[in-house]
Amino acid sequence: MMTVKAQRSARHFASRCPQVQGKHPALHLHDDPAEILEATPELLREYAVTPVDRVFLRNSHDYPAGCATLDAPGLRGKLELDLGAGPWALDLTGLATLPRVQLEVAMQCAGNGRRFFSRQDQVQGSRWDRGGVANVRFGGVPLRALLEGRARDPQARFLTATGRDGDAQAYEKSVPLEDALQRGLLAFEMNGVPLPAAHGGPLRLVMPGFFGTVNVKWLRRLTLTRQETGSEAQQRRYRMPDGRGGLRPCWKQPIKSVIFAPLEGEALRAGPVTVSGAAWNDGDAEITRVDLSFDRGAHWQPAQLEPLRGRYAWRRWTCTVALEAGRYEVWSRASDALGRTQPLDPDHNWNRDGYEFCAVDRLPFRVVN
Ligand SMILES: Nc1nc2c(c(=O)[nH]1)N[C@H]1C(S)=C(S)[C@@H](COP(=O)(O)O)O[C@H]1N2
Ligand SMILES: [Mo]
Repeated sequence: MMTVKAQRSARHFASRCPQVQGKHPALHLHDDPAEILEATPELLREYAVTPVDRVFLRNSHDYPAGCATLDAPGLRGKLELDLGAGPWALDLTGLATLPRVQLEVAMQCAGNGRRFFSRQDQVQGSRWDRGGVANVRFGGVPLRALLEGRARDPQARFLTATGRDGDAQAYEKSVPLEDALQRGLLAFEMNGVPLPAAHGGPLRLVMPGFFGTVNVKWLRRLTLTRQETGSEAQQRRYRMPDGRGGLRPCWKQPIKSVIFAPLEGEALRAGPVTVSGAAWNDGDAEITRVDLSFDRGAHWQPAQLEPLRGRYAWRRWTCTVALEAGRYEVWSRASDALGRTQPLDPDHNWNRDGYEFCAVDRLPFRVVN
């Protein structure tokens, strides 16, 4: 007899059709009802800007009709808008006439690194490793340019974005209006090409420095609200303990670094060994250093940072050290200009849903003669 889980996954695998064509075959498909593809360190480390076929994919529901493709639908259709002063509809072709910007953004799933929390049996959700992140160039219209000068509810505190997907209820997320006006983007390009349907085309919200979850794909409606939406994606998921006995939404990304080379468990030749990776945060301060330790935190040495690519982009780093044969564990720790750094304790942010893992990355490898 099939277990409930096996029945569920058999049904889902049968219904997981069509899958996106054209994604890199080395992406890891998570066992989930919706399509979830994770990149690997090998796929991510080769490029400063992650090519579209290597960008992770994360859906909570089936794709909206016709969206399971990397083809781009192009800027057409309507966006419903309600700023609290009467609804209106924006013809998307009109967006092309507004001033546009390009922003490089380290976009990360809030579950990225979930597998590094202890007590995994008590942690729910896909066991993301290091590959739920990509450094993408989004192009589009700043929200400020769209909303400026328009009548709106002076008491509105949130921007609520609604997607086209969902079962009983659409995928819907709220972010603080102030942040949305400061950095939000209505994106219709990705890495210089029209936004692929699977990544939310024709239009998605992009909130640089915020977790992926608020970057609502297949945008149908934008509303200014006085409260956060009551949607499942806002209230029941993507929340974590606020340290005061309550829960808060997963919004801004804490500072984090990951090691992309060597690979976990890899055997390298003795001599000069190069460790490399990337670091990012919420974009509120520059990443100023990444330090590495080969002796479990007793000593740290600085990695070399690649030139800054933009405040919301990841910052790649590299460090070459001479190592003799032996077993090692390398740790990486990023710091920024606000003095923020990564906690040593992997369970610093422990929560049942395994969100916001941001502790020092630890990677075991071997050196052989
Ligand atoms: N409409 C819609 N938008 C969504 C989601 C979704 O399920 N539906 N998932 C969110 C989550 S959790 C993440 S991490 C990012 C992933 O974006 P990507 O699939 O383009 O990589 O999209 C976000 N936007
Ligand atoms: Mo996510």
